[in-house]
Amino acid sequence: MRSIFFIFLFATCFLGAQKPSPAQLEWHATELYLFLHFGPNTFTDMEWGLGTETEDMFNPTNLDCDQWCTVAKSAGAKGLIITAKHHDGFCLWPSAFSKHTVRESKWKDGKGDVLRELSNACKRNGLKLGLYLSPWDRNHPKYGTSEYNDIYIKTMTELMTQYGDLFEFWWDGANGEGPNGKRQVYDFHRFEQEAVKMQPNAVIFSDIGPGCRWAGNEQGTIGETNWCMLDTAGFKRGEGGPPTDTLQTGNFNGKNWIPAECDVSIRPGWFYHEAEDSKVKTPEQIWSIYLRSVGHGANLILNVPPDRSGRIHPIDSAHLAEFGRLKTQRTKDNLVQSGVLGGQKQVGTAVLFDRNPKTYMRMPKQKNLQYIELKLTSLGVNRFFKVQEYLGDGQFVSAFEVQGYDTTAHQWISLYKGSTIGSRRLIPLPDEFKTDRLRLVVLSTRSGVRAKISEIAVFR
Ligand code: FUL
Ligand code: CA
Repeated sequence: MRSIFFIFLFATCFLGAQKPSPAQLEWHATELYLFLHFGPNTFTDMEWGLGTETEDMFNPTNLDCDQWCTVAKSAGAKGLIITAKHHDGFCLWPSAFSKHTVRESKWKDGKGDVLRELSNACKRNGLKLGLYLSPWDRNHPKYGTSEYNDIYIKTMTELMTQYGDLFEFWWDGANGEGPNGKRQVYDFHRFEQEAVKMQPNAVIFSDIGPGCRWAGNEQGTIGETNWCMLDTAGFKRGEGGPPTDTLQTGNFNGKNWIPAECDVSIRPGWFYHEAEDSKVKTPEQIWSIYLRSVGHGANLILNVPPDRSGRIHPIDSAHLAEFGRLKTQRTKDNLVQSGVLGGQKQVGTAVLFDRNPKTYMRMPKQKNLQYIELKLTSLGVNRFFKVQEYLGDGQFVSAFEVQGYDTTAHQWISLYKGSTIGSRRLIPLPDEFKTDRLRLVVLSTRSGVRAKISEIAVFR
């Protein structure tokens, strides 16, 4: 009996699961956060620094992490993730394991620590903090030797023990040569073991997780079908990762809960370049990316690089504030007045409208009753349909339909057909069609398990 228990424990700890951990479930609700690429590249106009930049290059004149937080909040973002160290090896904190850090720079006479300032600002502003620590390091003299794996763990330990709780940790897949022309063989197995010990609630990003997965492109979008499960056996991080289409869709019956995160920059590059000031994505462009990432059940990490002053540029911050305003305007007032489950008038559906993703309805067993009918407050053209699946026990819906009642022809018509729902779907509705009655129909589920729908909303 005891050994069976331990085998079970082992299996659930190390082999992943087809449902989220409590930390992952919370991560799903984080939806949108900012990415901050900041470092020597900001000052040299590069994207991939060489690692030979002098430390004095890094010298923001007016670093203002509170401004970053204000901008994040104006966009409705719930956290920030910063490049603590990018491929050039420069550390934005005074690491004891490198001589290429803020301590060696002129900035604040070598007494500055960007991570300290950001983690304090996040606490003041009620935002979550995440960190990016590039495994590829073009500066560190030990890169390309087995000692570097120890150095990586030591620097990761500094990040994971000195700046409070982290909601996410980023392992970039890019892997090139170090200063000695060598390539590193990373000991990700140990990195993971150590990370989990120090920050069990940090969701670890990489091509194959373990916490969340890359979506397979840097445009910030994911396709219509988006399963949170992924099979990782035989795949590596970086080169050797799963094919793009698998990263996009996940695996229908995949063994591990490794949901998708979409990454994209508000500018063409990841770092700030003055020449790109006229190429900042517009609020409507950001909204359309939001629909195709968060609206398809993924999380969106939107890169907004601080400029040489150490502030987010006024063009970027204006676009983000306007995006935030559009988002609120388009998804604020839920027009659903009441809902009925599969023609069973007696079953209360209030849990679908309580804005709590943890309360849900289980769809009936009978095939012909697997729909929820909604009565809206008035007749009109509806713009967006939002639906969320409760994920605590896994993801199951594999086909669904949104129908509207045509009040002139007196019949139900199909407005949208989709596959997965997952964390959430935000679906644009046809422009011309007026109605005050809509239906969500669940057409099929994985293994025929009864779907759990947690929230529904209709916006105008
Ligand atoms: C890539 C990096 O090489 C880019 O510089 C950037 O950090 C992006 C988010 O990931 O792999
Ligand atoms: Ca609910």
